[in-house]
Amino acid sequence: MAAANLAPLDGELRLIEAAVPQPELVLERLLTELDWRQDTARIVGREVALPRLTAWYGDAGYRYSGIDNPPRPWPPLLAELKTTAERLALTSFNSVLANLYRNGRDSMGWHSDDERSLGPEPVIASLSFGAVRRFRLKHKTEPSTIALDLEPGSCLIMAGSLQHHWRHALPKTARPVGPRVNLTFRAVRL
Ligand SMILES: O=C(O)CCC(=O)C(=O)O
Repeated sequence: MAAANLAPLDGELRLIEAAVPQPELVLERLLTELDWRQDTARIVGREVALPRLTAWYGDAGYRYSGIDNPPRPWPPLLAELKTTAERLALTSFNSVLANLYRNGRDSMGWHSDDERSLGPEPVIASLSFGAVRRFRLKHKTEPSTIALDLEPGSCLIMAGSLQHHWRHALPKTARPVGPRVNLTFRAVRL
């Protein structure tokens, strides 16, 4: 983890550019080889489609926002990318949540990755492929914000107490953008 810490306080945020070679080829494979699904969330008693597709793989099951993800074997491409993420984050992962943002209308709302199953100070490595999208963070109690444009092939590492003190989001964009796939590698307690 040689990259500088971009978080001004309360946690670690490191961006490694060009971490994965030939990201455009990886994007094509992720789009066709992963088992993408449309999740829904229950909002005031109604099932609402999430504004993105998702795919979950891992040695452990994972539950977030009321969605159950049972254990699922690693496709070879994801196993290879997991090794890259582990080398950069200096830790081991046992699961990945893949997000597919089909266009600028797809997004991820403000949240922290703070489920109990991730432990108190989770290390999360996030690989990006496809369209450049802006990733935002805001501190929960201080007037501090961060904006990063995540390039294809980049690896963003969130660690230390970051999830405890900060929320993050991937907002919609009015710019005409193509698909983006994001892989967030996590260590879920078995
Ligand atoms: O797409 C991104 O870069 C953000 C993904 C994210 O926030 C998450 O999976 O928790």
